[in-house]
Amino acid sequence: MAYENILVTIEDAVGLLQLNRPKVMNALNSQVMTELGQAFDEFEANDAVRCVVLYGSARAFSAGADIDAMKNATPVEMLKGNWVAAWDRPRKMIKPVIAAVSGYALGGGCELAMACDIIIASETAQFGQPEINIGVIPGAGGTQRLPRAIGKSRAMEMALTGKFIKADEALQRGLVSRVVPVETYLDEAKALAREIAAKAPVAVQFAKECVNKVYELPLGEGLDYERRHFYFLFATEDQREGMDAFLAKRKAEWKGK
Ligand code: CO8
Repeated sequence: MAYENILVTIEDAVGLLQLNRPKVMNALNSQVMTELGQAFDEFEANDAVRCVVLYGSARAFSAGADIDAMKNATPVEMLKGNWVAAWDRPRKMIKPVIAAVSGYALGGGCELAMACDIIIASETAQFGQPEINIGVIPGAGGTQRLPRAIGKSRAMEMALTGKFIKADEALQRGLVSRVVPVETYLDEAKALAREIAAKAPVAVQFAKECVNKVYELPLGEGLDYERRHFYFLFATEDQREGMDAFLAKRKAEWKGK
């Protein structure tokens, strides 16, 4: 399908989604979120795609929900439009989604990055939930995902003051997995995606699901959930192939089943 607000390509086994509203710092309106949802659906259905990278520009991953588009919305319109559901799409994807963040990741932009499985940041990245400065609060996961990522006290400070944190602090607090130069952040994210794309697909899917369960389940149930998935993998051809290949000192050839 034709997209107007995002750029969609596939390189090797990696699906690339670029937010493309440079004049408004990749602000997210309903069209962008609809297009993103459709692109995620296409990648999910395409066997040639094994991992996805979501990114913006060097200046801004995204400055958040489009304030101009949102300012006159009524609660009922927002309820009916159910835009917020779109922010949860990266988590619900079977395939891993990496956010490559440079520049601003604010409000809904920060929330979108946090909904992804891994965040790679450029040295210029800044994260913030500045909704408090425009009379509202984070509405697409910020009050829930940010404390889980960086701890309650710092997240509370960010939500109550709207101040941003820079890439080095984001790394130190575990919000991102890596900080790299702005010149290479996208290449690093793509290389990581290719590395993941080369693993056994069913195991990748289960690993993502199990790690994400840490936010939803008590430890005992999480351990049971993990164990069941581990056992199930012994019904796949890729488990046998992976172990045979290791013992024969050869490269495994995954079938995805
Ligand atoms: N929405 C709409 N337009 C924006 C946004 C935005 N979020 N951010 C920037 N822009 C526009 C500016 O209006 C400006 O447009 P113009 O050139 O026409 O004046 C252009 O982008 C460039 O911005 P600035 O001139 O402000 O650039 P600066 O470098 O001075 O500042 C900042 C960059 C710091 C990013 C600044 O633009 C800023 O603070 N932006 C707003 C950040 C913000 O408050 N984000 C939170 C929005 S609310 C939200 O995300 C809630 C999510 C809940 C989702 C639920 C949906 C239903």
